[in-house]
Amino acid sequence: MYHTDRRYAELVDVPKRGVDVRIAATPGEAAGAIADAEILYAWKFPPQLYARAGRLAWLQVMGAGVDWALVPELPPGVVITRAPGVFGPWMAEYVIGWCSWVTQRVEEYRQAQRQRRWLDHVLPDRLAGKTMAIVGLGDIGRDIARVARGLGMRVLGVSRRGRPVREAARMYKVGGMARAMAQADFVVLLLPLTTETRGIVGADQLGAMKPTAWLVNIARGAVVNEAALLDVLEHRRIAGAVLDVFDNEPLPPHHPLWRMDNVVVTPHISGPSTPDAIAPVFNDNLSRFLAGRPLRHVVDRRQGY
Ligand code: OXD
Repeated sequence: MYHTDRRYAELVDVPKRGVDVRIAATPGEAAGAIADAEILYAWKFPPQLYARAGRLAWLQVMGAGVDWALVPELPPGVVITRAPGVFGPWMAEYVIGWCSWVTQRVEEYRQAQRQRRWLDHVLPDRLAGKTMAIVGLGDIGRDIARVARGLGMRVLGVSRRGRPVREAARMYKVGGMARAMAQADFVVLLLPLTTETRGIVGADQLGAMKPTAWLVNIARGAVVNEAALLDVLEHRRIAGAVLDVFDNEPLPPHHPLWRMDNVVVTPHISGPSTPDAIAPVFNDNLSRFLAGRPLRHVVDRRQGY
């Protein structure tokens, strides 16, 4: 187990015999343990240590994204598994919370309160009737879509194959991303970061958005072309952006995104990993692994998610 929170290890259902759990919280500790490990339960394992992982057969990722795990150093035979079902509910509340922050005009009323102004000529707006485009609509996106639809929003989705899903009124393939984004009041980015998706949201896609629309990025900073994003924000070609992820994290103090008043910066917290939530997923797969049965939630290493 590689994490600073020992509770991940405490919640592992260790069978009475045959499994030895080693806990590493630093690269130095991991270096001493990885050579013997067949199973790795980890968050951001140091890639340079995979060269020593000669016995490794299975990596369970603690987290939503697997881009840090899919590095060239990872031995080819290692099966990677994800933890679906854990992050969607958190991210749905994050997305709806910030969409409501926009429509409920939270900033304006708080500002008026500071000035003791009774702002009754300004009304909040409704989420009902608004359109949300979810770019990268997989299991997390479906959780978000369900909540958005429950509030009366129209949901459009973009995915690799554009296959219809119950939660979205219409699905688009990646080539139709700009068309989906052009209709949206809120564009939510949820794409996995792969060689194909790096920088995929660029000037054409952002330029297609309505001037009143908001971008919510809870995917990876690098799926967006940052220069194009800064340009549309600076020139107010879109209303603003709620950003939880960045090319460089922590966002460097001098970065222009910090000072833009149409940007909300949150520190990569939209879908936190907690030991209690991930333990059932890991324990289920652990019993399968020990029984020689196929693992669940296996990542397609060629597709990158
Ligand atoms: C992630 C996470 O993968 O926070 O980004 O889990």
